[in-house]
Amino acid sequence: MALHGHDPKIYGVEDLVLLSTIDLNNVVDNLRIRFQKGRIYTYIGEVLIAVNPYRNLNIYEKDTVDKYKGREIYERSPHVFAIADSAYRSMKRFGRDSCIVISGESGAGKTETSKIIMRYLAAITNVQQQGEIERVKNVLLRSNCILEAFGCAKTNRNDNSSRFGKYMHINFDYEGDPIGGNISNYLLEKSRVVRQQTGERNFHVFYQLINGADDNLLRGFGLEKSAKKFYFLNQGNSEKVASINDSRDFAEVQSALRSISKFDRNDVESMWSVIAGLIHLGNIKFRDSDNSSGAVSVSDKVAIQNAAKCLSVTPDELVKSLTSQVVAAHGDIVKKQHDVNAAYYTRDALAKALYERLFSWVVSQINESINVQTSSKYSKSHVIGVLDIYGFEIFGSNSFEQLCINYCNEKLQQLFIELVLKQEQEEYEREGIKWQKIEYFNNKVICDLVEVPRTGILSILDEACASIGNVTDKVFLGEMDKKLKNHRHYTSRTLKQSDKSMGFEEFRITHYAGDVTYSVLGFMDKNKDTLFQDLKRLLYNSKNRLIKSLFPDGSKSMSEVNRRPPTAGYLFKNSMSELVKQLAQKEPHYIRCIKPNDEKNSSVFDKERVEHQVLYLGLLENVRVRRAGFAHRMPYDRFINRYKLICPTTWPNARYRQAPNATCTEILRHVNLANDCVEGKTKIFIRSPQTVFNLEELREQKLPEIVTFLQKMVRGVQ
Ligand code: AD9
Ligand code: MG
Repeated sequence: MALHGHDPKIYGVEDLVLLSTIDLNNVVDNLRIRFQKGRIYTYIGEVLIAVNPYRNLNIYEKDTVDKYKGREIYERSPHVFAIADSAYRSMKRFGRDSCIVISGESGAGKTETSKIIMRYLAAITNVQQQGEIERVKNVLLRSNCILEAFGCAKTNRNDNSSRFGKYMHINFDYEGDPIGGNISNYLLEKSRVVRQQTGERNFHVFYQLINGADDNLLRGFGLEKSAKKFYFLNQGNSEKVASINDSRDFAEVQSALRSISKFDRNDVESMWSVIAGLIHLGNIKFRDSDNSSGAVSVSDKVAIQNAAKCLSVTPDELVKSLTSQVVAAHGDIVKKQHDVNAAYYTRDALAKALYERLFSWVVSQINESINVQTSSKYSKSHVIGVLDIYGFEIFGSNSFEQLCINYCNEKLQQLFIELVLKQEQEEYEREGIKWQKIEYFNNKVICDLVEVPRTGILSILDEACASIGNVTDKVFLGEMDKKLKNHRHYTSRTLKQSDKSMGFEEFRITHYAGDVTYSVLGFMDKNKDTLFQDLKRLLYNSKNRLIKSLFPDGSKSMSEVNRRPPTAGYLFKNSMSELVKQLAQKEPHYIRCIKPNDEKNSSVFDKERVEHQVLYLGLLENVRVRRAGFAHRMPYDRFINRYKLICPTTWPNARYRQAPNATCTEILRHVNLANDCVEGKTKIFIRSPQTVFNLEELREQKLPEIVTFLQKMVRGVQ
């Protein structure tokens, strides 16, 4: 069959259900053939597979937008525009809220795909160029570089890796124009502010300031144009990244900040001042005091002074907050001096909290700017949600953040299984069609391992964090071993002594996407996520309006402070369940991104790497389920429009008053294919792909004759 004029022998099939044999080899081979021909998109029914091309393909320009606008999915070659259009049409025509869930591992292309979707939606809306809507579109599009500056970083997997989860929903008015939206952000990997692995960087924004700001601005902040000199920026030893132009990106971010109304000039200046302050914080060093007080002292006065200046606090206050802590003991308030380790810990805790709150502030400013200013005309609206979240990741060393990220991917996979299979099943039921169930791996068991009350990992962790006494990370590991020793997706060195690939402070989860070994060290600390009240108070007392506003809780006295705020794990679990609930209420559209190789190379298709992803994404099951009974289905009117020309009694027009299903069957009978098809209530279901091939072939053969016929008609009219 040559759908859209492309020979499948050369270009592979455009929908995997059309493969004659469905097995791993054929599926991956088809993706390879298409990838090598620059055709990175392939369907499984209405699920889009996107293989990262690692090069610019020129397939997102205006002519392509025009080609896909208002078209049904199967009318054009597979493309992300088709998915975006489908979500848009179903929202506009039927008033259905929809969402586009983009998944895939780190570096597979989720963020790029989400940007392409946003640009497409912007391109096809507001044809009347209404000013306020243009403004909303502008915020939606331009805020992206700001979010990436603050929330993305170079990792060993991806030069622009999202270190936060983003769910963006866009509101459309009844005419289908965007009138607002909202961005929800999930668990920023804030530990990156203070620590980076070899080959990685801190968040882009730091390097943008250092490399892009003019000398005046840098001098004002006490900075110089060398990221190498700053501990928070140089640990990964890769300050320069070939694919990134920090100074150009700085200019873009500055310009975007200027164009978004809620960032006034003072705020932006304060924001950069905080970034500079954070850079200086990293260079503060501590040593044991020479005198007998036992207190630590600061060994680098310049860094303290610069940091204090940028954060608008006094150097004395800053030193005091970093080297000591006021604690409540037996009803008394006493001052406790830190040792060197505790001082470094405090410095890092301050930096992480400050950055995290600044990031949330940036997101909230963007959110406040997105919505239209005049509300009455736009009261009724529908939503398209786009989810771009961190991909599944396995690093050399995996910690609490990776557990959260991978758990989030488990939840999304679970949703995919439920929605795609459920949808399919529902369609068969709705249409009154019998179908056969397909077995697939259900990863609910892994979601449960992490999230169930009492015996789930997050629960055990919370319990350890709430215990009094000397409960360490290793005690927590021991508790997990006790409670989870029989779980088939959990193991540890203690449980499996023979497995020397694990250390005694590690545990392993068999995720749907593979085994990940986590080190428990730091788990409890990251989960508790406490910030000493002294630090909050320090920043609440800052003379900088923005910094002060980031720490309203700093105004509380010791006795008012909540001793046990909710843990990071607890909050994350709740935000995931809220997200899944949101997504499940919408009509889902799925894009499954695949990474062709680990070298970011545009010409390498690493078969094994792709096989692994195809397997764990459940794509084979997806194709099988889709084809369980029927490879193809089409609403009657569309089927008739496409194939009526192959039957003399239906071309150019079918019999007057004949029901559409009868016309369909008439066409199929004429070409002897009716036996392979079943009539549903609104659609015709076609069992084998061969029938679709045949129909398409017959149509192609007939086309020249039709063209001649039409030409004659036109001449006749003339
Ligand atoms: V992570 O989970 O945030 O670490 P993503 O988001 O899946 O990851 P991303 O979209 O950032 O990956 O893509 C990685 C890189 O692949 C991009 O920086 C581009 O260089 C490249 N890429 C991805 N998709 C496309 C595309 N459609 N066209 C061209 C692409 N290049
Ligand atoms: Mg990303």
